[in-house]
Amino acid sequence: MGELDEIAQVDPEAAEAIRAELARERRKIELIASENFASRAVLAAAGSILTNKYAEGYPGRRWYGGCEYVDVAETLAIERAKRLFGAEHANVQPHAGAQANMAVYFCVLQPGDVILGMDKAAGGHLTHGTHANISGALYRAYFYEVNRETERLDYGEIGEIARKCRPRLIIAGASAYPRDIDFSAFREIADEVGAILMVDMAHFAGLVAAKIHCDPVPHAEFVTTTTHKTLRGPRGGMILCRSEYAQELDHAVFPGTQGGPLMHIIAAKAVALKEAAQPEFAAYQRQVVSNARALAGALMERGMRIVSGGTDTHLLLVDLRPQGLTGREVEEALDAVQITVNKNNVPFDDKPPAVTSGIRLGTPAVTTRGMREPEMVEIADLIATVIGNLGSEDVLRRVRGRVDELLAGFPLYPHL
Ligand code: DSN
Repeated sequence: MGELDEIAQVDPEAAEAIRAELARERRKIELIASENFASRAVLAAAGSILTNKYAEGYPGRRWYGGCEYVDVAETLAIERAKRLFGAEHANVQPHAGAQANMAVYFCVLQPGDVILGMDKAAGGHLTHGTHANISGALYRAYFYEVNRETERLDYGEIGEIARKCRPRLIIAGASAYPRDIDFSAFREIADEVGAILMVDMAHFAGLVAAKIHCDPVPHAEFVTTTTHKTLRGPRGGMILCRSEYAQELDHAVFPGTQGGPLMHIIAAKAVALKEAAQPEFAAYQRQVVSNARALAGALMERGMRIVSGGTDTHLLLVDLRPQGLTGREVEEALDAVQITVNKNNVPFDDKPPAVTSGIRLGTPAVTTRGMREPEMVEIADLIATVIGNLGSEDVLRRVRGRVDELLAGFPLYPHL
C-alpha cells in the first residue's frame, strides 16, 4: 500500500488534499523562485518516526532521555552544514527562515536598537525590519533600496545611509533581487560604522554551496538561510556563525525563541546537506542559473522588460509597466494556463503589494524536473503569448495544450 492510501484509510479528506496537491505540482510549470522539489530521501526523512521525539537542548545536552539517535541525526546535519559552507558553527534547529532571523536578532540586539536592511519593496524580506513584522516592531528599522538607474545595489548609497543611522546590525540578502551581492562591500560598511553583519542567504544558499554566488560566510558574523529553496531540502531554517557567537546563538534559538526542535526535519536537513555536497548538486545549480539567464534572454527577445536587464542568480523580475498590466492579473492569467508565478513589486513600483507591477520567476523547480535552455525558451514564449493575449480564451486553451505537452517529458515523483 502506498503512503497516500495509508493516509486515506484513516483520513480520506486529508489524503485527497495531498493527492490534489501532487496532481497540481505535476500539472503546472512551477516558476515560484523560492520553491523546489525535494528528493525522495529528503521526503522520507521528513516523514519519518523522528517526529515522535522531544529533544529540547543540543546533542549531548538534552532535557529529555532517549535522545541518543536524534543526537546522531542532528550532529550529522551540523557537521555537514559547517563543511558545506566552511562555517565555524551551525545551528540547524530553526523551524523556518523567519525563526533563524529572529534568533540572530535576539542574540545581538536589544529592543529599540537600530537595524538596516533592504526595503521589501526593493526586493528585501518581510523579516528585515518591515513594519508588519516583529523585526519592525521591536527594532528601529532603516532601509536601503536599489539604484534607480541600474536597479542594482549601490554600496556608496548604502554606506551613506549607514553613516547616518548608525545601525547595530546590517542585514544583507533579499528575496527578489536578481543580481549577485558583494558581501565584502557590506563588511567594509559594517566595519566603518561598528555594526554586526548578518546575511540572509535563504534564496541563493544553493548557489553559495556550488560556489557560483559571492560567499557571505567569510564576511558576516551570522549567515541565515532556509533549507528548502535553492538548497532543495525540507522546509526549515538554519544559522551559521563565527565560533565566538556559538554559545549565545544556540541559547537564542533554544530556549530563547523556540522549544522542541523538529527532529524529523533536522534528519531531512542532514540528508539534503549530504546531497548538496555531491558534484551533481553543483552541476544542478549551474543549470539553475543558466536556465534563469536563458529565460530572461528569451523574454527580453519577446519584448519584456527585465529588472536590471537580466540575472546572475536563480530568479528574475518582469516589469509589466510597459504592457500596462499588473502582477496580479498576469499571475492569475498564467495560473489559468498551468504556469505558477507570484506577483511581485518591482523597484520604485507605484502599485501596492497586493497588486504590483511585476512578476517574479525562478528556475530551481523546473531545473529539478530536468528542464534546460530549450525548455526555458519555450516557457518564455508561453508567458509572452499569455501576456500579449490576455482575455483570449482560444489562445489560453492552446497554451494549456503546449504546457501539457512540455510537462509530459518531465515526470515528477513517479513513485507516488
Ligand atoms: N516567501 C519567500 C519567498 O517567496 O521569497 C521568502 O520567505
